[in-house]
Amino acid sequence: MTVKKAFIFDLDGVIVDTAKYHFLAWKKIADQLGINFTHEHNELLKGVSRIRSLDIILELGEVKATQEDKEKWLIQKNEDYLLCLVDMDQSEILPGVLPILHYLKTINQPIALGSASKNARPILEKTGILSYFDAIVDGNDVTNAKPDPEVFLIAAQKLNSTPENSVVFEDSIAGIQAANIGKIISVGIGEEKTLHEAKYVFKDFTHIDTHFIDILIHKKI
Ligand code: B16
Ligand code: MG
Repeated sequence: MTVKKAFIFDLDGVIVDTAKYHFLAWKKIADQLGINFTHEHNELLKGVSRIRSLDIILELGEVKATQEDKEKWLIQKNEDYLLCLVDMDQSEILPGVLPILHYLKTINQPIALGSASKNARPILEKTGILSYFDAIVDGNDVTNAKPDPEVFLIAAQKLNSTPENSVVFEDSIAGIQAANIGKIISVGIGEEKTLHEAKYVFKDFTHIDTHFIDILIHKKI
């Protein structure tokens, strides 16, 4: 029998570098509110839901807001973010991702998306990789945000896998914690010092080869 693992990919920061677009859209709101929002602050928003991201920015600026204001800013942020995605195409897929997706498909390993974003589907469509995914779980499907493991547990279930037979690729601390809490093998994509809680860390997918994927397939957590 072929050994299988469920391979679950985060989206923003793993497949595409959309953090820069999230930053631009949030920065516009922060500027309007007189909040000093920097690239360092933007790190706090990685893997975090849209609503929680706004709350973090408001907390940074010690700005109190009504529910109505918050809803207005959330709509504005998403509209500005979507404008940044208008011209997105396959060239925005991060280096090394496509060869790994292709290899997993070639060896019949199930693949899912596990993202906090509510814009995941259009991004997969625009970048032309939607067909690689056997299941998509995104911000529209979950009630609990990372570090709650819900998004990844649903993804594993959709791939008919157990958590211990699943692997998560993640760029955010909250996402690595979610995988670890869910007892899923966590692979950090980014800096070792930031993602030290992950079982493995690679700077990017160009550092992940097919040999490592084969090791993961046969690995127990
Ligand atoms: P949206 P991921 C996350 O995606 C981003 O890292 C985070 O910065 C963003 O706030 C969140 O999605 C929600 O995104 O506003 O598009 O619904 O990294 O979990 O793929
Ligand atoms: Mg991410």
